[in-house]
Amino acid sequence: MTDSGADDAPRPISRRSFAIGAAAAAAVPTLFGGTAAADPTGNGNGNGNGNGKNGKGGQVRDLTLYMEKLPNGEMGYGLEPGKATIPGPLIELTEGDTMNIEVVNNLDVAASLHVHGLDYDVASDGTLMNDSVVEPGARRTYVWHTHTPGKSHDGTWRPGSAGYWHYHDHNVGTRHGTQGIKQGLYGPVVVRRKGDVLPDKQFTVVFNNMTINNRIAPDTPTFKAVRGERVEFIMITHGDFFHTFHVHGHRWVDNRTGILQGPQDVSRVIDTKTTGPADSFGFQVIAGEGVGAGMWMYHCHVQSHADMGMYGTFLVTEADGTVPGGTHGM
Ligand SMILES: [Cu+2]
Repeated sequence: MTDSGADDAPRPISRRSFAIGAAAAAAVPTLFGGTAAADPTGNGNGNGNGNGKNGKGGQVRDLTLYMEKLPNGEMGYGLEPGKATIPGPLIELTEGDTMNIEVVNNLDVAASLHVHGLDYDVASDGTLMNDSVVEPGARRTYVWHTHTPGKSHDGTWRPGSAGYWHYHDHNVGTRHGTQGIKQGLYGPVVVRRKGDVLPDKQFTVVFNNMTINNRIAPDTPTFKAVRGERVEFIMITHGDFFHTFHVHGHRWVDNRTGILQGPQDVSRVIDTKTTGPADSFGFQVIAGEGVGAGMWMYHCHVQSHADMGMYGTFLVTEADGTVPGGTHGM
């Protein structure tokens, strides 16, 4: 599997609950947050190297990310040496949290970590301009902050950090990280607001040039869910092209969470979204709701892009693992 969210690991508890801060966030079995559930230190990475409050009502967490070579010239971020993936691990925070990320560069080129959507100072922006890249064999700690909605100093409304975001290299190949991103140095970030609905499963789809997660069909990820599970898609675009993300049989709402706020919410309901380089969005659906289990395609809806292999399968099974109509063509 090339996608961190496509694993079939058994879920010890239902994630269909509501975020109520660190306790609930710790129960989210993502690569980052998931380890927190079994991690008595509560710092989320099992290393025991830091945990606490940041004075803003949020948690302070420590994480180590390794930048590593992969076969065929690819590169990735991973939580352990030798475990890099494309996309990199999903990093989840709740508004108010702070994350200290120590990045270890096991590549033979200087590389970095640059995040979208979160708060950071120039020392953590991952650019050569700010001397915040990591030389080969070296390590550097980047600090990400998040905040809840509130008022700016002039009284205007300031949005919170909640959203579907992403991180990537900003230095390999060019000062914009063009080669690093192309070769796989990117990953998803989700910032929750307290009270947000948590999914049962999470899948990350990255349109990177003419690939999905650096693969083309039939090697693109198959995302598996059981009918009725709450599934979160995290969608990111990189590279030089504009694309149209589409998933069959399911639709969502074009707002921060992808979920209607109530019967009076007139937000637009969609099943495609046009997306350009460095865009990110996400949404949740109930797998197979109203349409049943089956092989549901996800793809870029630019016709020539789909024809060139920008498609994959969202496989919704019945509880017993069966799929009506079978899985021919997979
Ligand atoms: Cu496309």
